[in-house]
Amino acid sequence: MKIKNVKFYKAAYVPEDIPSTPYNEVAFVGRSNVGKSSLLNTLANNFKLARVSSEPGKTRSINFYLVDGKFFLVDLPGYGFAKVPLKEQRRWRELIEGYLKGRDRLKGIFLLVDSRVGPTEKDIQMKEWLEFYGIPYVVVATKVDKLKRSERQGLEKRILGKLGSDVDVIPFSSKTREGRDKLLKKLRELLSG
Ligand SMILES: Nc1nc2c(ncn2[C@@H]2O[C@H](COP(=O)(O)OP(=O)(O)O)[C@@H](O)[C@H]2O)c(=O)[nH]1
Ligand SMILES: [Mg+2]
Repeated sequence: MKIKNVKFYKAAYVPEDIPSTPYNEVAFVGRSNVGKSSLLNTLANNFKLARVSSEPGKTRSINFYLVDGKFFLVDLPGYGFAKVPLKEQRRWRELIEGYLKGRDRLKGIFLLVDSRVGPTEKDIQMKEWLEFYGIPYVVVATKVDKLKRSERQGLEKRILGKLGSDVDVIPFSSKTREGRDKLLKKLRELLSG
């Protein structure tokens, strides 16, 4: 799959804002700062597309990006950032869950996990949630450029062991672009599934 043109389409801050569209879509989830926006920019070859922030907890909306007029990539607000007030965290949760539950155009999820940190409690919850709702997902291990060679050994196994699942893990770096082709391949599979 080639990606040529990615355009920002809409930001949804409340469930009512979520657009109903004729396009299939694949979404990214993961904790704040895990590298969701960077991944989107890497796929799109456009570093101005989604705002990358060193300050976690910035994306408060579900952001829809239209790819080559054919499908959506969806950037969900990051979860699990403690400094965000509880009330705001609850609002995000409701927004994300409402989206994931009622979206028949959603063909799959990339669950992003920081390869240095491994799956957190919240990631495990999210994975259980996706399995409960029968949403296909793959795990993307982000920021692998930061790992030492020894840390790279057995990365996939370690992540899956903690998650307690048996799905594909794609090691990824938006810095070196490692894993981009694998992601695109997976994306095509999910969209056609
Ligand atoms: N070294 C490295 N840093 C990354 C990578 N991806 C993201 N970052 C950095 O991690 C921080 C959070 O990235 P961002 O994409 O905004 O994460 P988001 O909150 O999940 O959207 C930023 O400072 C990025 O520059 C990566 O693959 N390698
Ligand atoms: Mg972001």
